[in-house]
Amino acid sequence: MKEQLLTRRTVMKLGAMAGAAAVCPGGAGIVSDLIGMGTGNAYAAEKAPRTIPVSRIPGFNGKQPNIVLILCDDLGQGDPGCYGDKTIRTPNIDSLASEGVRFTDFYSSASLCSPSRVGLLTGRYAIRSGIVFPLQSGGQSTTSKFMQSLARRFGKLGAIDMSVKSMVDGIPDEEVTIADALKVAGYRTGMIGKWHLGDFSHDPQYHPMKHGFDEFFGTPMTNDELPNPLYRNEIMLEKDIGLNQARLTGLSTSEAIGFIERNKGSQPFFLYLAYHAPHLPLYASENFKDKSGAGIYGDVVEEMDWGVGEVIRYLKDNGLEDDTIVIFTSDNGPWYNGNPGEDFRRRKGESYEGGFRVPLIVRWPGKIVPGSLCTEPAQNIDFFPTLSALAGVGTPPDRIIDGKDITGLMTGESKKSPHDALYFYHVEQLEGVRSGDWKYFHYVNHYTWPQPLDKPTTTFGKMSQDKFLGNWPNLYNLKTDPGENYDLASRYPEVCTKMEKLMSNWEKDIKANRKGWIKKQ
Ligand SMILES: [Ca+2]
Repeated sequence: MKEQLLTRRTVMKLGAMAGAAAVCPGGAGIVSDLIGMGTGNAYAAEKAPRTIPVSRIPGFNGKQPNIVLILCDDLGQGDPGCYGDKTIRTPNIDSLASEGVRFTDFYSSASLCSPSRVGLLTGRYAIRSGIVFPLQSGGQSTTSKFMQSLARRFGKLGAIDMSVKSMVDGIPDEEVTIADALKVAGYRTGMIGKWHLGDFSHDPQYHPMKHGFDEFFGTPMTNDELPNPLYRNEIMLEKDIGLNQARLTGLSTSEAIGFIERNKGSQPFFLYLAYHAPHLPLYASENFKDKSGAGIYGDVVEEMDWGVGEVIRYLKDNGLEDDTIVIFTSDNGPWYNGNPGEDFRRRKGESYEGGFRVPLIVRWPGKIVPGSLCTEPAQNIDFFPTLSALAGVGTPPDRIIDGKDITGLMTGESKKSPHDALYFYHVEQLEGVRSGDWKYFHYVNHYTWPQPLDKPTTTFGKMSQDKFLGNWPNLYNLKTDPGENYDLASRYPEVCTKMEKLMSNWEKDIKANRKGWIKKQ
């Protein structure tokens, strides 16, 4: 095997596949059934141009702000200094917080990359679009597809955690992104960095420029999914970034500034800057390598902090800062390195706070009180309705938008979250709900991949649940116990009943209308 393919994800995949192969009972029936799984592509056929069911709000006379949305990959809420980390130096992110608002109880809408990103861009939980698991590259070999399919079969027994996959290969055309909506509002739109909503090098319909972005620079896949090509707009610049990744943060930063340079002017702009960092594998450039007190992970975060500072400096130097809302967040909790924040339980891939809680800092001079704090719960599905409202466009009337406008929480005009309930999915399974200070779980997948032996939906899980492992449901009070250490379910049965009702009603609605279409009256 070539050195460049030995990323952590590759090793994990191989381990899972080897495990599956070792216990494979064989049989021509299964083999013929498995070959070809996932090779079909429902979106490959020619289609009519997309229509965007969004319109400007009549009478809107607000000043449309420029929008810079900075998304990190796997950055823990606790990593920036303003969230409490004492080891990694993040002066630029900290300045954003001292000049804007910092949210303590902000959540991604999934604990994994692709589902969190589709939630962020569409304002809808990932279950609606069907992107429920990190999307794989479209160029897998037949052998690889066969082994993955086999592994999923064994996953259903509880032997390995590959029982599920995304229901689609990329973002469906029917979904409306923030960029689509902002274009209707007259914005110039650009995306830089990691897309991860479909491998457009194999399926061009998943390209960001087919989903509302005027410009693109970056890669279709995550940085450990190789080969991962580098694109400018729809032109492939490199077939594979490989492990030559120490340049990525610098490249994304200079491209971000280039986008603003090209597009500042009469039209407002929307920049979605999705850094590849600090997702594994970790590479920092020479200026940052071995400089932090937190190993290579700290080096990478400090370089990204520098990038954030460069973008802000450009806005300030060009008189754009008062007209620009800057949003800084992450797509899910930290993975093997990183600080989940406070004493939050667990990490990426799980529904405990450590998997979902992410930083959110919003800076908008003159609109947001410098150094303010918001402790109300919100989730990244809220960006779509919030930014649409600020830009003067309505949300699509033909579908349910799960997010809410949180402008009031950002400015301090509202003291209460617009959400009665926030939901926590593991892949396609609803595991928990937060309402007020309470968080309630049916079950939590302990992501000790690839051996989720306690998963209640598997054969092994059913056998072991009551006897050895599980003790569900669980109820936590996040105000007194943010670490989710002490189960209060038996003490507060009436709260459990209320939370159970929230979950069962939600699941009933999803079952009846997963995609959330609203029929015309
Ligand atoms: Ca991620």
